[in-house]
Amino acid sequence: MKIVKIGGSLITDKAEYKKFNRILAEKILSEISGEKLILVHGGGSFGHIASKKYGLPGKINETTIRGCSIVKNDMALLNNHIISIMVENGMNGIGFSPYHLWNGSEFDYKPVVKSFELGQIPVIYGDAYIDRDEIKIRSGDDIMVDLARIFKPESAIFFSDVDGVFDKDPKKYKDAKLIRRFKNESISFAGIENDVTGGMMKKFHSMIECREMGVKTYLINGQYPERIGDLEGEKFVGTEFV
Ligand code: ATP
Ligand code: IP8
Repeated sequence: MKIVKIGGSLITDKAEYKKFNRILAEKILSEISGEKLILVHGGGSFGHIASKKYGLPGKINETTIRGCSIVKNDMALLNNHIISIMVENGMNGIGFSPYHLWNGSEFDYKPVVKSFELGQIPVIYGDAYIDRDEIKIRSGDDIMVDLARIFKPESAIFFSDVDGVFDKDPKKYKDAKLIRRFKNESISFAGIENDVTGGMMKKFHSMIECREMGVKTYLINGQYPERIGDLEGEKFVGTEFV
């Protein structure tokens, strides 16, 4: 089985609050339908903009409590858009929020395991959750690391809106070079606007963690989801963690 994260930068317009990119979501989901997998998706403009506005993550107060409700509602809506496409196309997607998986000391993935064993496709998403006196945000990238540990999948695929990991941000530097196979090159990560969970740098560390658990890990441009079909090929475009 594979675990696949669909980045919020693909399925939403990160600059515009709650703008869903249905066409690309449909394209990605149709490419991976038929696979045995667990899906994860990020927040994009359904998660990061309101989190920033309401001070999440942060200590519990009137503002963060309000923010928690708004973010959780917005993320449920984004998840619902994804699940609706899946169900309409014969895929048995089932949504899970880390808010409900948190048991006060850890994330309990038993309901996800059960759903997967029944042949459904669990779709877990980055979301706000309450831990003692704080509202925290569990990123989809952290969830991928949890799933790598629990399910020991054959591969972990991260879809984002760039061709892979570059030596510097390709959106800011035209001469940025794509790293085809990552070992331990030096990389620079520009600060990302509208992202409360650490952007590409965070994802990069999560990908290294997945690889360290023995899972083949790739970053692919989800605008060309068919690249998932050529992971081992000579002409593969993306970054492979070795
Ligand atoms: P979300 O966190 O909402 O799920 P995502 O997982 O798709 O979104 P981002 O956190 O938005 O991904 O990170 C992708 C962005 O990281 C790219 O659009 C790119 O501009 C930026 N970036 C910064 N530094 C680098 C780098 N060295 N290599 C590749 N991309 C980089
Ligand atoms: O986009 C964060 O998940 P990510 C989700 O995978 C929220 O980092 C609510 C900001």
